[in-house]
This record gives sequence, C-alpha cells and structure tokens, in this order.
Amino acid sequence: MPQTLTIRSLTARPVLLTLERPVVARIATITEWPLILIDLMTEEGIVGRSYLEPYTPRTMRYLVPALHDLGDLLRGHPVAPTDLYESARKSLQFVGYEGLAGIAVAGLDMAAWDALAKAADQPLCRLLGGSIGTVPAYNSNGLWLQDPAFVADEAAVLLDEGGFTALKLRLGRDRIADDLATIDGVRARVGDDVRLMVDFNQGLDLADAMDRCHRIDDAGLTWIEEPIVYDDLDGYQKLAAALKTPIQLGENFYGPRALHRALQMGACDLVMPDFMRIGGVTGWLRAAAIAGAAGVPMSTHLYPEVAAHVMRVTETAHWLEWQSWADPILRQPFAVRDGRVHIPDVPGVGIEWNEDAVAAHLVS
Ligand code: SMN
Ligand code: MG
Repeated sequence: MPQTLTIRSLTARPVLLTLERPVVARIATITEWPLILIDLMTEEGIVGRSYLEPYTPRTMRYLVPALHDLGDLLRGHPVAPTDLYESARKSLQFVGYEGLAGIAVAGLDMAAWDALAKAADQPLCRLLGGSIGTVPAYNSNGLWLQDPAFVADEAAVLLDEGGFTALKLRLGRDRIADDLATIDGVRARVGDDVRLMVDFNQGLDLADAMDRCHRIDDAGLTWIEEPIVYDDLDGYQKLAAALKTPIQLGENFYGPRALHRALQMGACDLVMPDFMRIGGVTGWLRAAAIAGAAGVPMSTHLYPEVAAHVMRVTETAHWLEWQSWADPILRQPFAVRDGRVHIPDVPGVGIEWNEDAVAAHLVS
C-alpha cells in the first residue's frame, strides 16, 4: 500500500441526465440534471472519484474549466485533503472563494478523500474514525409543485421505494390553499406516523413567509425549509423566533463559517449543508464540529453517497436526504432498505462510473 499519494491530473466530465420526476420549484423548473464527474488521478494509480450537481446545465461550462485549472495547479501535490483545501482556497482568496469557485474546490476535496480512503483500503466512514452501518433517510425524489392529488399519489409511491418513514414536500404554490390541501392530502394518504418535511425553496418574501408558515405551524411538520431567500439571515431570525416548527437552513451555506454565523444569529433551528457549498468532506467535518458543539441537529443535502459516510461521524446527525439522481451513471448505486441508506463495504466512498451510461449522457 502506498504511503502517500501524489496528484498526477484531474479530469472533469459533464453529463446530463433526464430526471424521472422533474424539479418543479417556485424559483425554477429543472428537467435535465447536470452532473460533473471528477476523476483525480494519482502517480500511484489510485483514482479518487466524486461528482458535482450544479443544478443548471450552463454552470458546467464554468465549472469544468475551473476544475481542470485546480488539477493543473495541484499537480505534484500530496493527496492530503486539508492541505489541498487550503491551497485551492488560497488560490481564490483575492477573487473570493464562494460561488462556483468554491464549488470546484469542494469537488476536488471529495475526490481527494475518496482517493485517500482507497489508499487506506477502507470505506471513507472508517477512515474518518467511524464504522460501516446504515443512516436514516427521507425520500426527496419527488413531491414538487404539482397538483395536490398527484402529490398524494406520489407520496405513497415514494414511501415504497425503500421502506421510507419520512418524505419532503415542496411548497410555494400560487394559492396557499393549494399548499394546505397538499399537506392534508399527503397526510391523509400516508398516515400519522410518517414524518413530513416541507421546503419553500426560497420562494417567499418575509411577509408572505410569516403568514404562510404560521398557517402550517400546527401541521406537525418536522421542519420548514428555506421559506425566504437564503442569505436574509435577519428575516430568518424573525421567522425562527416566531414559529414553533423548526426552521431548516443550510443548503446554501458557503463554508462552515456561514453555518456558524446562522447559528450565532438564531436564524435557524436545524442545519443541512450541501457538500458542494460547505466545502466537501473537509468543509462538512468543520461544520459538523460547530453544529455538534451548538447541539444543533444536522442533515445532509444531495450527494447521498458521501453524505452516508460523513453522517456516521457527525455528532448531531439527523436526516440524510435521499435522492437517487446519480444512480444511472453509478456502477453500483447505494441500497436503501427500511428507510436507511446502506454503506457498501468497499474502499473509498463507493462511487465508480458506469462508463457505458456515462458515454450515453456525455455533453460534448
Ligand atoms: C432542491 C434539491 C435539488 C434541486 C432543487 C431543490 C431542494 C432540496 O432545495 O432541499 O432538496
Ligand atoms: Mg431545499
């Protein structure tokens, strides 16, 4: 087994998959899901793999060259994720390390951790000091802004996709009555024991959010996610203070310090960082220490494979967001049974590409 790994090169390939259930949110509709597949090649022959999900196909035009630039910059460097994270971020410090540039660093970071775990011949969760096991998840594959009756039917299907006991619905229809009818319809269909989270995808202004959230505050929801634009922390502070239902924030935290700031301000009750924005595994571990010290439950956003590993070492681990959107290009998609994601006992994260599927979906 090699003592250290050295970066040889990085390739980033853009692919576009058609979503089985299109994303219909108040701020955007997405039918084609972009993925950037990252292969971090080392001199020792080990390849670290990760992917990024940058929401819109056009973003790939900026991220792919940024990733290749990082690969050039770091050629010859040891695969030491913390050092790579610092070097990559320092290279961006004058331009600012949030936004797309930070997302590229997160992609590199996740690939570096995968390579390191493969070199150690361990699943990532073990390399991080945890153990192989399962992680409780909610099914987030659907329940977008469709007709209430359609959503109730889909909820029953989604529960069955892996023995789930929790689901997330999207809210923010033009008429609040339709949102209320959706919650009632789903509740009637799935029963009282299923946990329901709701996500407004930043679609409301503060006054509307205050009104709409009050009207669902007694619905027994597990959380209300992103009712208003993500960076209006003053608004979130008011919402969190006024509502009984926990406010969930985090998929738009750029780096652990954003999480720290939101908690200091009392802007949310729960956190759910996204891997491409929090800073990959390195950023997650730092953020998890902050949430842990503050006693704030921490859930994941997208990237369910990496998410499963880090949740095994997250002090206040809460819910993994299950989305199977990368499954078509994975050689061995992760299994979900009894509402829990099962981590495969293989070295690294457990992500390898199904190259035939990749070839079929590659964007030229
Ligand atoms: C979301 C995820 C993926 C695409 C659009 C919106 C959402 C979530 O905010 O939390 O799942
Ligand atoms: Mg969300």
